Amino acid sequence: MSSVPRIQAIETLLVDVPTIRPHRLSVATMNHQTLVLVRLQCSDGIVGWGEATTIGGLAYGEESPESIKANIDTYIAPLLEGQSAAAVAHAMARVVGQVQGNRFAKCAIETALYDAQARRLGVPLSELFGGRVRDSLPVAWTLASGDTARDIAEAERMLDLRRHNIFKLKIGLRTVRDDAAHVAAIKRALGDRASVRVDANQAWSVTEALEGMRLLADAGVDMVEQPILAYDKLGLKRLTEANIIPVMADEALHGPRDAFEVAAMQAADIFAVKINQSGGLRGAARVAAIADAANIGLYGGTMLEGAIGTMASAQLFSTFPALAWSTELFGPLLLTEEILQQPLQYRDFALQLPTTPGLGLAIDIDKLARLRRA
Ligand code: MUC
Ligand code: MG
Repeated sequence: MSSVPRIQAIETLLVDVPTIRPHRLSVATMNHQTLVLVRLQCSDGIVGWGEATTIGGLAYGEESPESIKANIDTYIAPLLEGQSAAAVAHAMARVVGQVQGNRFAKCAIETALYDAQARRLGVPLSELFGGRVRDSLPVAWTLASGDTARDIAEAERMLDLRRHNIFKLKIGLRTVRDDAAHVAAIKRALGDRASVRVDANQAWSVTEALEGMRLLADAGVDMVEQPILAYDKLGLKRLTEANIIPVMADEALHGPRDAFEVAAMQAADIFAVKINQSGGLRGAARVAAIADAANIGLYGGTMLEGAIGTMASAQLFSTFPALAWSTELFGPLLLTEEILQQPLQYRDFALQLPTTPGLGLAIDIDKLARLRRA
């Protein structure tokens, strides 16, 4: 009998969790997040966990929580069941060879495979990506209540708690001038105690972006994220060349191919690296390598994942040689329900990485059983 551990069963759970307050982006207002969790059972008794999320149903990405679950259950799981659980790259090559697109679904599956394999080897997941260069990651908080006074109060509370001193403001729903006034008021209140950045989530035209960037630069804002449509790489290049304020590519990056194009065009100063957008951890590592080679700054992005996707991202980002723009791995803090036996550790403005094998997380199975969609 072969001693190779096999993939025995893959289960996909939809878990709806309310947010602590409405989270207003230009594309959607979120009152809850749906976590798509993958539980991968192996024949040697090891279980790996993975997660995919999107934002606002189909408002942000081309996959919905329901499509992710349907495509994993119907197409991806049957490709993997019976395959070696210890050959992650081989298993993923099989998936990539037969499934077009579906980056978020692939991310959830790949994360579960790596979690299981790292547990099997008795090492933190970061060891499978070359090892850590840091044990904690600075974490930005997103101010997105839509109300200036409430955002300032929220930022002050985060500074007092020593939880965040980097704030990303979601803009793009109001006029450029109104948005700039909102951001300037927050920056004035926080002063040098915090870094303030903005994310327009594709809301602006190039002309609006040029105007907005000038106003934001005057207000002391440190960077602008994806101001214009994701597919307009030439427009992004114009904004970057205008050299008003550092420009970060986010939705423009759907994995290494986009990263290569944006880097070759010199169309951004910074990349938001996301494991879901990159089709998984290996894809995200490639995006980061392209940024590194092109002298583009790195930022550890989020798709507002819960604890599993957040820790998977953290395990990978901990291995990046440079992470000049920090991370925004705050997803679990936006949610009202904890799905871990021990919550993730946020202190001193940073997420602390566990040293236990795999993702380093213990899932609260009873809690999940209560929260999962029927
Ligand atoms: C995005 O576009 O960056 C990250 C933080 C947040 O509030 O939304 C996400 C998505
Ligand atoms: Mg963004």
